[in-house]
Amino acid sequence: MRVFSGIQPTGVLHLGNYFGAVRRWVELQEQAQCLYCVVDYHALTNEATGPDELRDAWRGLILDLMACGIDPERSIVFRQSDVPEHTELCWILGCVTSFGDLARMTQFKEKSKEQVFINASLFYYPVLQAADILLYLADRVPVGEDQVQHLELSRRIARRFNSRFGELFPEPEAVVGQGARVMSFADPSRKMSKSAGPEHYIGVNEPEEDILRKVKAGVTDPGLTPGQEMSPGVANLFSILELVAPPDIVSQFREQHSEGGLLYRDLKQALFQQLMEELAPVRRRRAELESSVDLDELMMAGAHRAREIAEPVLAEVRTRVGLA
Ligand code: AQP
Repeated sequence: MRVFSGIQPTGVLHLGNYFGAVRRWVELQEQAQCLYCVVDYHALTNEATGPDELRDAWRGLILDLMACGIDPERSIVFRQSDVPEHTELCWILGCVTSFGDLARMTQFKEKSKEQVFINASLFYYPVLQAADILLYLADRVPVGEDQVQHLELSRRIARRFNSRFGELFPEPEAVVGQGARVMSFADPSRKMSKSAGPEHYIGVNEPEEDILRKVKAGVTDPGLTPGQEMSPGVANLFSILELVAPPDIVSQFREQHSEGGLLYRDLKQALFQQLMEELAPVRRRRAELESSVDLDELMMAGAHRAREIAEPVLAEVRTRVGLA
């Protein structure tokens, strides 16, 4: 089993990234060869990410990943732009990708509503993502639910390449588990994300008082009706509580909810406490790592290991399609 996953250096690591992807990445290190990539070319599609931010963001993100438990000795951790095979394969895979498929991608439709200038790379994003994965013949891709549609497209691209040029790429499967869709506390109808603004995400390393404020401000409902269906905001609080709290605490709050006696301020306080317990070791390690890691050297070594896999795969692709 080979695992690949990527994350954009577009700002802070938030609870959606942490529960939807990174916590699973850490577990998978025990079971498979893992490649974890900071996808800086993808980040360029976001016009809010300027050159200085991009230069700083990848450094912070690598430290965040290591603080969460990603071990660059065990896993291959690298930057997408350090491995030119990604963009070369992207072009070739674009030739077996349907325009209609790309036009149907929900993320493109949503993000193009948010940007004034809709760049072509935003449209092409899922082809580069397919190249990221297929270049390593990866068969498992741990992602949040928002990426499942892109993964389906990667599978279709692999199938189309294989049927035209002969079997080469495995069809990569999404690994989606608990925590795959963390919603914004301020607007539980949308996923937790950075682009909606700071009230819509909680950073793993944010000051404690800001986390408390954002949890307390989480949208709930008038409550207090026995047996009432959970509103999206309350369901979101429960689904995060389930990720961090012992089962007896969760069931105690669930019972109170179904009896109509749950005070949301108690639920939020418990969630905050359990969350801080979960994040405490990550936050402590993050502070320690700040001064002790040579990130340039680490990235060079990671790219070297990634290219050992990528180069022969791309050479085979070039032969299959007739470029070599
Ligand atoms: N809210 C979320 N719930 C669960 N998983 C999530 N992921 C992102 N948001 C959630 C997962 O995190 C991994 C890295 O994703 P990314 O690099 O695409 O991060 P992102 O989508 O840029 O994060 P944002 O904040 O959502 O950025 P914007 O606002 O630019 O769209 C992926 O596996 C993703 O599924």
